[in-house]
Amino acid sequence: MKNAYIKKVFKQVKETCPNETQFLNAVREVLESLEPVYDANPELEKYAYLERICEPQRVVEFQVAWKDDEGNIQVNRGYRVQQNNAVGPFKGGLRFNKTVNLSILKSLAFEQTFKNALTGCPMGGGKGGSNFDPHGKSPAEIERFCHAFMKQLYPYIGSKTDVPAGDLGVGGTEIGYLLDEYLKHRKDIGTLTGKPLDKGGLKGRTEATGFGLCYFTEEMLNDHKKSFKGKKVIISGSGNVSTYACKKATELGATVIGMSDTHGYIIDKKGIDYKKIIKAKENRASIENYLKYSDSTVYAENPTDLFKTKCDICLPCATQNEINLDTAKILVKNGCYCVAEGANLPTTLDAIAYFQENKVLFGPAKAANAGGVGCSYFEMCQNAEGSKWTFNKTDKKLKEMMVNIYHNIKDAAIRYGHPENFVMGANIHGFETVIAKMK
Ligand code: NDP
Ligand code: 2IT
Repeated sequence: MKNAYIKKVFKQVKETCPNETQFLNAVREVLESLEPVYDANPELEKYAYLERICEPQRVVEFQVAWKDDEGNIQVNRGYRVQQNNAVGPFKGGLRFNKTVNLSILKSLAFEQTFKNALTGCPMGGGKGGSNFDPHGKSPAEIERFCHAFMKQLYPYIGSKTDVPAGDLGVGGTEIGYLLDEYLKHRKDIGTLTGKPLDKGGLKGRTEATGFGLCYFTEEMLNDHKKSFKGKKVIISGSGNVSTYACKKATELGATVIGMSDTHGYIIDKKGIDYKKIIKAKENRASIENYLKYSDSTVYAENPTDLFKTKCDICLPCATQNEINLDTAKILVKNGCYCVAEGANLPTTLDAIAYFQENKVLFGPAKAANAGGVGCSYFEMCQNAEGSKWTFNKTDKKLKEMMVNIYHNIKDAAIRYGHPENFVMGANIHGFETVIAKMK
């Protein structure tokens, strides 16, 4: 960091939350990208945009008490971080995962503010969730937890103020339970997105993040005279984003040779079938189950070893910090020339720098996975209109959105003298969109 104002802002953020490592990393990446903007436009300083964007507008923290199947009362912590609503209502997913804490959610809400701006739709940034771990919980326990969680959260959200959706550990089923509880208190179906189809959901939202990731990546590849066709792809995770990334990458002509979960990873040189992934992963079972459906697949423990597999394209779609510098070096050594992030913050800052130094095409999460929240906006429109969109309408608009995002971030990077740095381009274009509204 060289720009005096940017340095001052970062110092202030560090002093305010010294122990929030994940949040500080997310802030650092964005602030570094914005140095050329502030070097060229020092008059922006007086508006204190960065000070305002870095401090969440509101954070709600609450107790979630629920009963397990033995009748014991369990207690978890719930959160909603309302980062910035300059562009529209706070918007972002709910994450149920044992790693959830305030720092992670603040980093994700901060990222979401820029991501949502990149979609071109009127949405601000937010994120929430709980340290509740769905692994090993019965469906009835998950349902009771969702009801208990929403009983605490409902006063703070609404279709015009803050619109949560799913994320790690929260899919359509959980959103359905959360909606059931919400509707007991407020009759406002547009308050949640990612809903099941029979509860006001949008056809195509389930597929949106994974499909959007592939549309973005294909555009980035095409722009460099490459494509998915005939390429070997590895995808980490085997949940919502990974499964539909597998489907679309395959449709675009690639062979998905490796996928993973928290237990381990599978390799199949003939190509992984997303339908078998869905079957194997029912009730969050181990991906090892995939072997039941395929003779050509091998399974191994230690999910991070997936990244040691030789591939052309890597799509990290599981969780944060999956790819560190050592992993990045292995991917590059093995000839991987394109990495696009389906998960949020899956690549550490030094690994991103390494990819860029080695001319790997790198699609940052806030651009590459924005199709999920983009289609959440379409779901909000559908609910507001009282209409039913077709799958094809959503898919067509999703594709257009992802192609536009790629070109907007590419152009922003060129404007500030860093062509091909799509991290910088995404941060700059997102920032420009947010401050245009803050002004
Ligand atoms: P899911 O819960 O549906 O799937 C997550 C998958 O990642 C599961 O297969 C899980 O394994 C695996 N996983 C989690 N942690 C690890 C780990 N440490 N190592 C290996 N595998 C792991 O979540 P989503 O697919 O919805 O979300 C995945 C990522 O995409 C998250 O970063 C999320 O923030 C991001 N994202 C999601 C969007 C959405 O619309 N859902 C939109 C944009 C981004 P297991 O099954 O064993 O738990
Ligand atoms: O990280 C994300 O963009 C999401 N989890 C989706 C958020 C949303 O509101 O659809």
